[in-house]
Amino acid sequence: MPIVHMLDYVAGNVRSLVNAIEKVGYTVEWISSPDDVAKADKLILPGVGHFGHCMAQLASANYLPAVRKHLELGKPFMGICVGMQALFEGSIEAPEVPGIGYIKGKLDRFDASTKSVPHIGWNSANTAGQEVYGLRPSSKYYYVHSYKIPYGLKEELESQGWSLATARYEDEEFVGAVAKGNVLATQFHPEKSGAAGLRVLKAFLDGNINGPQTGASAALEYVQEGLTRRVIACLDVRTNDQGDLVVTKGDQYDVREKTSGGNVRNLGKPVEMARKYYEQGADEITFLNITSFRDCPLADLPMLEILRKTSETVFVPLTIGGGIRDTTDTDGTMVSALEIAKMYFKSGADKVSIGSDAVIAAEEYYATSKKLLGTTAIEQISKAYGNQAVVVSIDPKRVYVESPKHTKHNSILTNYTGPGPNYDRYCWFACTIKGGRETRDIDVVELATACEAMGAGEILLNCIDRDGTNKGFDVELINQVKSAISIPVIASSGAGVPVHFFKVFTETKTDAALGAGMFHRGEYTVKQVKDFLDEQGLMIRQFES
Ligand code: 1PR
Repeated sequence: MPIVHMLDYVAGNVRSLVNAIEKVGYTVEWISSPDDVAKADKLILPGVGHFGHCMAQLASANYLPAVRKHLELGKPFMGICVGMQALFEGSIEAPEVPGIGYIKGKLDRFDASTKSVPHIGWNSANTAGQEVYGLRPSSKYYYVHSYKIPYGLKEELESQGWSLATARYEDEEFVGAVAKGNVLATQFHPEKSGAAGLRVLKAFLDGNINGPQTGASAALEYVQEGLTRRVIACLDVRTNDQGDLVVTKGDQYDVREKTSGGNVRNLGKPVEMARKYYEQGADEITFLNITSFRDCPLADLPMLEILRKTSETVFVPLTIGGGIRDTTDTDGTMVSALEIAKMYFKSGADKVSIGSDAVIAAEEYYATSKKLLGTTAIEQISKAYGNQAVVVSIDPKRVYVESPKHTKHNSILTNYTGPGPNYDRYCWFACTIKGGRETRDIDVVELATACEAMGAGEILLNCIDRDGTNKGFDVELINQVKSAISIPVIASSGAGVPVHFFKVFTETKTDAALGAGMFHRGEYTVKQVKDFLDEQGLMIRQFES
């Protein structure tokens, strides 16, 4: 297989990129010193996390002169995400740190006062009819970033011979990809953008600057600008009584059958089911290791294997949750949450999801008058891998009260769902740990705001009252959390029919919605949900094969 060289200067999820490169017929050789750069023909610079951190890593290993030389020689070069940003002169994310400076201009930040930031999800890369490295205006690509190349640079860049692909995120336009000659740089992740992304990757590796022909100008009329509604398939994974790792699903978190000896429900094999949902058009796949609070996470190596195998065939973002916390291994060695996260990222995860540990960290945050000590798992992982890599999974349940005066917590009037069992008309949402087994004296608003302050990039908002009920999402819960934070929220728990997804997207400002049981039991496919949303006029990503 022909070779492409890759510069791994930060330990993000490069496994998926390697898998994607192999999928399109190339093999990766790692650059391990600046001298190796000179030997490279095709060079890829991936990137995750903080602009300043990435540039500092490149500079301290003395890669910058070699990369500049490669670019000056006109050799094929591809920058991805922060690897694209690095080509510019700088970023407001780290104003004191210079970029490579190959392209004029500096990055600024999305305005979080009008929308969720980071910008996470599937959006366009519209080349305005030009054929550029297989980019198709009507395709959607997976983005995850807070900083962007301003649209205002468009004219200047075009006058310098760059071809641009642009996108819109609500009230802001930005540059999604730039290309000139042998250089292609994408803000989106081609390795996470399904077949559309693989096509771009292959075009770059094949040196196919103006192709393959995608009918770009014809596709223009089908362009719908903006982020699509994200539909996520979630797989709760645990070992069953026979010792097999299975996908299971609870009713209000109880995963045992009500009959037949109370066995753990076995709904299938994790890797196979993830692939099935990918092929049905799932925009992301989430794995939750639901019994990790019992086991030592390092003994849970099968989850790593699940990620490795899944990332070979599934080219959309993968999230892994369960057991991300500082822990002591069986031999007494201390292993930090950051090290556990690192193992997951190396195995193919794009995001880690933190549950119980986030609750404990938030309690400490309030106990120390909102001091950020930099020691929590959320802070450490987001610092190393970027906020977008840290999801906080919340497992709340309703606590009804007669009036807001009867609780110190952030309560809501339950107009939509009606009063509780004792006709109480108000409720607050109590956070739990250990898979709902322990309720804590902290509410969802407190937890979500604390986690946002600590650096979480997204909230996975479950709901124990709705889980497995097929009654639809808890709109009141989602609205309460959404109005308190500016990071994206994934609505979870209760989906039973496609119309539930339509409702949650129209009755709340949720950024994504997740389903589990209805997909696992085969009642509906992800495609059916997305087709329904499409018929109702909501923008979705059409699956490309
Ligand atoms: O606390 O960091 O070790 O993480 C444990 C993770 O495992 C948490 O994210 C927690 O939500 C999850 N978890 C723990 N126990 C259970 C359980 O079910 N017994 N599952 C559990 C949570 C919720 C969703 C579910 C949706 C949609 N499951 O993942 O998929 O509710 O279901 P539905 O569409 O069928 O209603 P830590």
